Amino acid sequence: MKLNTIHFKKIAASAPLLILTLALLANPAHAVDWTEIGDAGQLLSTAQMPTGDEGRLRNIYGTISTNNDVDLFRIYISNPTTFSAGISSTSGNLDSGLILFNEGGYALYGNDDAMLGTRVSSLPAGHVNGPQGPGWYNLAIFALGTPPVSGDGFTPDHYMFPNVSSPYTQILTPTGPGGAAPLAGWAQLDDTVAISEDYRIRLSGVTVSPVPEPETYAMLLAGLGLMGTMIRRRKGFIG
Ligand SMILES: [Ca+2]
Ligand SMILES: [Ca+2]
Repeated sequence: MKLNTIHFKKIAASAPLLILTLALLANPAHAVDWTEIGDAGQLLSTAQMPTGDEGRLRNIYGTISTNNDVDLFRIYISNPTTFSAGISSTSGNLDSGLILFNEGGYALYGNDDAMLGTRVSSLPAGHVNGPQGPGWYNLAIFALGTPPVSGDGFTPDHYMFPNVSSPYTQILTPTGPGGAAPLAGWAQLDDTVAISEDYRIRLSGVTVSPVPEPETYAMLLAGLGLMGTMIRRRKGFIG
């Protein structure tokens, strides 16, 4: 077969379309940051769901606005083996904790301090209590005076154990008396005091919009249709 100028023009014209289609199919490593809108809720029914262009959810930025503020985020863990979450910075001296709950509100694991002497927490990848499969989960960041509770128990160690004792670096699991039940609320150990501590939660293994939007499907189909037309035309030309 001899390629002439027309062939080259047609191939050149379809190249951007091909790249677009391949990019959509490959789910590109596009990274998204989410910033808390208003104040994220603290219960499953009021959790905030980060959204955005399809891609990896890289960071959640937000604010702990009182010593009893809890921010719960409904996240899609696409890669449970690489999932990790870590508070990489706060604006002040906030002593916060992180807990991962499954979709039904059952706690998986939590942490107070990633390392001794730090006040930031981390949920490591590959932990035995970490997420076991891809799906929806709830990630909470909370000030340490506001531990999670279930049922009718309201002591700090009621749910995650040991929540408030040394060593603070250990991974907490739901082995308190109320640990077998889903999250029901958060204890308030102290009177509410306004604070304003900005935080950043660095994430791995989390994506937004795991299901392609209808527009994405439409674009994909349109792209494939156009390519099909071009191939048919080219075949027609050769034949
Ligand atoms: Ca908040
Ligand atoms: Ca909140």
